Amino acid sequence: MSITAQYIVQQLTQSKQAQIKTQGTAYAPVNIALIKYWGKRNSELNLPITDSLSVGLKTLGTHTSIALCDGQDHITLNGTLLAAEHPFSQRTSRYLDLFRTVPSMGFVVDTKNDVPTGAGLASSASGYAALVLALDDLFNWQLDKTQLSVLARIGSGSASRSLWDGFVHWHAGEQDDGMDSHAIPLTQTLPDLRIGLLTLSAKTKPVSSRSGMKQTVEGLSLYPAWKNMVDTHLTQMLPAIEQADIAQIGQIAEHNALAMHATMMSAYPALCYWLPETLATLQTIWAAREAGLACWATLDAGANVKLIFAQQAQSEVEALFPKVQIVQPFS
Ligand code: 2P0
Repeated sequence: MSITAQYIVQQLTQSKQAQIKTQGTAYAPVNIALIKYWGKRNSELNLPITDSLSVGLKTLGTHTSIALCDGQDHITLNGTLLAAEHPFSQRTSRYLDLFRTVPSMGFVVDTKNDVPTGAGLASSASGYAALVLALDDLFNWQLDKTQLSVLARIGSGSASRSLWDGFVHWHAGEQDDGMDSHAIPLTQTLPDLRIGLLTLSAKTKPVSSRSGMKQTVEGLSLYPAWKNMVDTHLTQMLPAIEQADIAQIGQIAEHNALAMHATMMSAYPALCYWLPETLATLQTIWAAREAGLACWATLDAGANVKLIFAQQAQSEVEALFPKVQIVQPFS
């Protein structure tokens, strides 16, 4: 019999019934994967096939407050109260179903993303991390962050990494119940690291990450090679972070992102998130790098590009891409 998300939530929270507060509030940062999560071994619990590793964007994230009410949920996103039929409300309410202690329990959720609109940053990662932290505050469970990472992962896989700032390693784990599939923060800091956000298209991506992963794993793609590559990249990335080697971090992250996209494209039917502007931007970066600029690219499930570079390259990066939005993950 398969283990349900409801069972996991009960295991973690049922002995924690304490004094419920009138409101819970929380903030969680967006994270950018340097080694990507792409492919699940269990889609109800969002258990990944491979480990992944990210850096949090610290000042860009989701602010959430939550309170109890009777009956239907009331979900406000970026200042607008959403209809119950809205896909965001539906997904949020389905997740909140896991936490209702009586069927009549409703939630009033107010959530705001300070992620720039359309920048291709996964707001589901900071969104579910902030929601879980806000629930922990409301119900006063006082769970530790690895337990909260398990709960956030059930909302959205990448949310397991958004419980912390800085470098975060999500361990895939091996257990069927996923209790060992949670993130752990790394202690290293890298104040010179910069992440640049390039918005090439603000359109919603045509295929969700969720179905894209399924299509890649089931589509007779080069997925087995991708799995091996993640293992190699992880063994290279951990010492690169340890040595604060931004060039090495950038190279591995770029290779990993391109390998993920190549794996998607190798599925049948093929999956390609790129637009002509995506390739043009990559070619601009590669040409600038040939000319000496120390800047690398990463891409998620979308057409937009994120830049990885050191503070010393900032003015050159800004000259090359005047519209870039620069984030300092460690300041
Ligand atoms: C990542 N992405 O590691 C990868 C890289 C997109 C490409 O995590 O189905 O929204 O909710 O577990 O977390 C996007 O996947 O997917 C993602 P679900 P999620 O950041």
